[in-house]
Amino acid sequence: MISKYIRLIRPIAWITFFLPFSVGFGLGVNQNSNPIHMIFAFLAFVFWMSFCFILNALSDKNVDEYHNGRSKDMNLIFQPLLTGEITSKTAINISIIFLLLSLIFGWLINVQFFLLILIIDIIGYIYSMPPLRLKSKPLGDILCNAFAAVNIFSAGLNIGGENMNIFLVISIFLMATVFYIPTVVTDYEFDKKAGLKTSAVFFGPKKILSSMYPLTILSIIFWLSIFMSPKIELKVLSILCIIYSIIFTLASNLKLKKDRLYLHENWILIPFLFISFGFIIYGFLKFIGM
Ligand code: GPP
Ligand code: MG
Repeated sequence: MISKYIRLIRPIAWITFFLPFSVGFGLGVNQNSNPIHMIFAFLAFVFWMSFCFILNALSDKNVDEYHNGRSKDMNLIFQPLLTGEITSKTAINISIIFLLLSLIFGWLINVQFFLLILIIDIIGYIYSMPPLRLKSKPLGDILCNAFAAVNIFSAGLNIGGENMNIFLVISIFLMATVFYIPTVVTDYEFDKKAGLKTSAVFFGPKKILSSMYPLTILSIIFWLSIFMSPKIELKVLSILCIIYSIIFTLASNLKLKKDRLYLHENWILIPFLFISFGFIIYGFLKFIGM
């Protein structure tokens, strides 16, 4: 059995946010980037994600007991607050330490990076925790994830001193909504049993999945505007995003059978991991001047 602390912070699930962070990193880094800041940025990312997932485990204790092991980084009935291996008090204490560490490492980079980490710490909090608990509000769940993706992308860019480009930000926002939707549909049955009003429960699996079509078309329009950029890295990124989102949207809609979405988690985890490593390596190559 995987260590209780790993099951608490769920590093495999971080891959979804590691992608926008890595893309920002790869695009932003240059030969003048500070290597210490790069390390601090990765640490800020790790502490931010750990903080978010601990809050999520705390607030989802009564939801995770309905999980059946499908379409996730782990079967949530083994999350350590549910099994009793870790107490809520310990989890709260660890989460406070991780929150502070994410902010400290953000601060050590620059004010902008600090503010971006502060915003995504707040998004992580209001996503899971009451009174807002946006993960159980229709559209609140999708918007939180899309805003968090954009902010962590901007944080990645910021390591190299690059500023946000509004077209890129909108493209990433749309892409994040498209990729988040099937993940909330795979949770449909157990979220419904637990009484959550997620977007999938509120609109119904079929309707919310079909909203991926117009969103994908809109996102393709924005990615095509990015493709017009003279930078080869942006051309590659836009082609990757266009092809992947078309395949993903079609596959997600085809795999819905009677309100149950049979979409394996590797449809997201494996491509996201490969693209992330591609951009991290690209960033390092730029940093060492190749
Ligand atoms: C788990 O949400 C997702 C997170 C804790 C990350 C959210 C972070 C943001 C900054 C938005 P979930 O409870 O909906 O999914 P799962 O059922 O996998 O726990
Ligand atoms: Mg959860």
